[in-house]
Amino acid sequence: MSKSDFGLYGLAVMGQNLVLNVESRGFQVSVYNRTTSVTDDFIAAHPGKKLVGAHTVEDFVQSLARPRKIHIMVKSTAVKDTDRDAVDAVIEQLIPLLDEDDIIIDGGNSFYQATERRDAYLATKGLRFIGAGVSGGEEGARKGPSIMPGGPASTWEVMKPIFESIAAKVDGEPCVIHIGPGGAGHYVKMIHNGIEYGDMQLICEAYNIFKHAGFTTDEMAAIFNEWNDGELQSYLIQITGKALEQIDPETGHSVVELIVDKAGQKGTGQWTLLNAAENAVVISTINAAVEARILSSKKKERVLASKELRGPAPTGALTMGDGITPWPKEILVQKVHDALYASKIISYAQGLDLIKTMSGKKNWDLDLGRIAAIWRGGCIIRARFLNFITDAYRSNPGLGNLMLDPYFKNILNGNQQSWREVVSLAMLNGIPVPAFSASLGYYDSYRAERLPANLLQAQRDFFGAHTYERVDKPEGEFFHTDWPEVIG
Ligand code: 2AM
Repeated sequence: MSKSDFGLYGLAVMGQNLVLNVESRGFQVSVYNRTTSVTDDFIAAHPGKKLVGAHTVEDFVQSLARPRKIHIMVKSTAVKDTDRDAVDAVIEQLIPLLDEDDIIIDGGNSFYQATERRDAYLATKGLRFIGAGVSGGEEGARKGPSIMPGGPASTWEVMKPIFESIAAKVDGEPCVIHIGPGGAGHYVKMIHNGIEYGDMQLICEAYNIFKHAGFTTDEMAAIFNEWNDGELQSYLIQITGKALEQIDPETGHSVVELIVDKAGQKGTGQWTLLNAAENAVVISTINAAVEARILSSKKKERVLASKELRGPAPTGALTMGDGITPWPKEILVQKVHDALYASKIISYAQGLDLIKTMSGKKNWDLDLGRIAAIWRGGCIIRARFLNFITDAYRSNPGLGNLMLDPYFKNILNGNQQSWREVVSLAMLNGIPVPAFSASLGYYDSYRAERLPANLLQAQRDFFGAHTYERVDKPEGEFFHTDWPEVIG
C-alpha cells in the first residue's frame, strides 16, 4: 500500500468530516483514534475510499509519506499556557515516532498561548507545528471550512496545497491564508468566535424587540428571510429565519419558543474578553454578548427577580415615547434593521481593533483585509458585508478604526438616528438590549470630542494627587491643584 498524504488523529465528528473532505480532494488519508472500534467503524462505513485505518500510533505514523502531516483533532481543554491537555498527550505520543521536519497540525480550538508553547517546544525537537483554527462546524469540516493556520511561513508552504483544496471557496478564492507565526492562527480563531458571539446576541436582541412588539413567529421568520436578501445577508441571519420557521411535530408549536432561554458557552468568548482587558482594547459589544449568555444561564434568579423588580407598566404593544402610540410595524422593522447593522459594524470594528493591537504587540503583521476575506465562506460568521471590510483595508491598509472607512462611516451616519430610537424604545419598554446599547455607547464615546474624563482626572488628582493636563497648556505638562480637605 502506498504511503498516505495526510494523517488525522482523533475521529470525533469534526475529525471524520475533515478526513472525508481531504479524501474527496484526491488525497490518501490515514486515520487513528484512541478507541480502536471508532476507527474500524469509520473505515467500514466508507468502503472504496482512499483511507487507511491504523490500530496503533506506530502503524499510523509509518503509513504516512514524509514529511509527515499529522492533523490532530482531539478535545483541547487548556485555558492557560501552563495547562496540559489531550493535545499535549497526543504530541508526546507522536514525538518519539516522528522524523525531522515532520509536521503536526493542531486543528482544535486551542488557546493561542498553549499553541505558542507547543510551537516552541516542538521546534526544540526538530519538528514543525501549525496551530490552525478551523471554523464551520461539522458541515464546514465536510464541505469546506474557513481555516486559520498559524506557524512558520515555510511550514505553511508545505501545507498550502492540502489546506487550499479543502477550504471553502468564495469567488474562486480559498478561505484560508497563512495568518501569521506561532499562535496567530488560533488567536484569530478566538476573536472570530468573539465576533460570532456579538453577531448572535445582536440578532437575538432584534428578535426580542419584535416579540415584545407582538409579531408572530411566522412574521419574524419572514423578516429574517427578507433581511437575508439584503445588506445583512449572512449565515446567522439565514439560520435564524429557518429556525423560526421550525415547528415541533409533537406539539405543533414553534421549536424556538419551546427552547429554554438559558445559553451555553464553551469559553472562547470569555478568552476574548480577558485578552481585550489585558490589551486595554474596548470590545463592549462582544463583552455584552458574553455577559448576556451568563445572565441568561441564571434562569432561576431571573424568574425570582421578575416577580420582585419592577419594569415599565405593560401596554401590550411596543409604544413610542408617549407610552400610547404603537410603532407601525414596517417602520419598526426598518429601524431595527438599521440598528442591527450599525451595531454589527461596531462589533467588527472592536474585534478588528483587538486583532490589530495584538498583531502590533506580537509583531505578527496580520492582514485584517485578508483575514476578513477568509471569513466570507465556510465559517459561522460568513456574510456579504465582509467584502466591504476587505475593500476597506485594501484601499487603506493603515486604516485606524473600521468606523472611519468611507463605506462604514456612511452606513453609521445614515443609521444612527434609527439606532437611537430603537435603543430608547427598548429601554422605555424594559426590553434588555445590552449589545445594541453597548454598541451605541461605544459609537457616541468614540465620536465625542470632549468626554467627562476632565472631571475624572479632577477626582483622581483630588484623592491621589495623580495630576492632570490642561486644555490651555501644552500637552505633556502636568498640574496639581491643592484641593480642599474633606472630613468625614
Ligand atoms: P476517543 O474516541 O478514544 O475518546 C474527541 O474527544 C476526540 O478526542 C475523540 O476522538 C477522542 O478519542 C479523542 N481524545 C480525547 N482525549 C484524548 C487523549 N488523551 N488521547 C487521545 N485521544 C483523545
